[in-house]
Amino acid sequence: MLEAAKSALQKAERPVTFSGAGLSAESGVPTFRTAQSGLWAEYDPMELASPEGFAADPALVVDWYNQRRRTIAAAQPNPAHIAMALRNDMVHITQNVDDLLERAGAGDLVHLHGSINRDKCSAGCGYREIVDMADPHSLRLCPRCGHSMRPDVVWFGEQLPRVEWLRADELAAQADAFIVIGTSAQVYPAARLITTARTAGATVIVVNIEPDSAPGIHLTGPAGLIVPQLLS
Ligand code: BJW
Repeated sequence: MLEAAKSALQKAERPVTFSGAGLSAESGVPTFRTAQSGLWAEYDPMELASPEGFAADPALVVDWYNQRRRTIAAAQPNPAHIAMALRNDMVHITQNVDDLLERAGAGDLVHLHGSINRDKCSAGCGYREIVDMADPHSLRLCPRCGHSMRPDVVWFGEQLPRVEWLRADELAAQADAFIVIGTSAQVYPAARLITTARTAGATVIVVNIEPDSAPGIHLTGPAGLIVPQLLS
């Protein structure tokens, strides 16, 4: 399977990667659907990552993001991030809100679900700020309009950023190899990119620790091991 995938990639002129939380798992960043531990075990990430969750208890949601920010600040890119960053012939579409691909040196990167290292005004006045990931502020007010600040990420029920979504959709439609790394592909519209690429004729290569029965070439195993072999 690895040889078949490498051979498809060698012929590809427009290879694209599409990644999810499994890419950063070996850096010590828990996946979205990993059971939470410690103080956060009783909370459901699907509820925390929503406008409704923020409206109900904004300080709690910001504390949850701050705990994740500290984890990401302490994490390092793993061999999969580094192998991807070395392929400057590829565009990388990611659902991840962490900055590990940037820190690995990836150039052309599309963040579909925003970035956890920024805050924005929750009322939409447009004010944004870079966050100190190692020592983030607790809940505070927008200095421009006085409403609460929130992480600059895409929550359930919110639209994806338009420019990034349109670019990702076009990249998927034009890709001849589409490498899907460490995502459960349960969240839409991002997961639709896989169908878009497949329908347009791309070879879909899936790297995941869990086996999958969807059409494509499946490389079952940890991204940190498989991706460097695939992309070298
Ligand atoms: C490894 C590994 C290792 C582990 N190596 N692999 C159509 C159908 C059904 C529902 C919808 C639909 N269209 C829209 C919806 C609703 C909703 C949705 O999709 N719900 C589903 C849950 C059903 N979508 C939305 O609301 C989206 N907005 C939208 O559609 O706007 C239009 C609209 C507006 C108003 C009304 C209706 C429509 C927005 C979605 C935003 C998602 N945001 C999050 C949170 C970001 C901020 C944060 O991080 O807190 O994004 S949710 C979360 O899921 C996060 C992730 O980016 C995303 C994807 O998760 P991912 O990356 O796949 O992680 P996991 O944990 O699920 O999977 C990890 C995988 O890795 C697993 O497969 C493991 O096996 C694997 N793995 N270790 C390789 N070492």
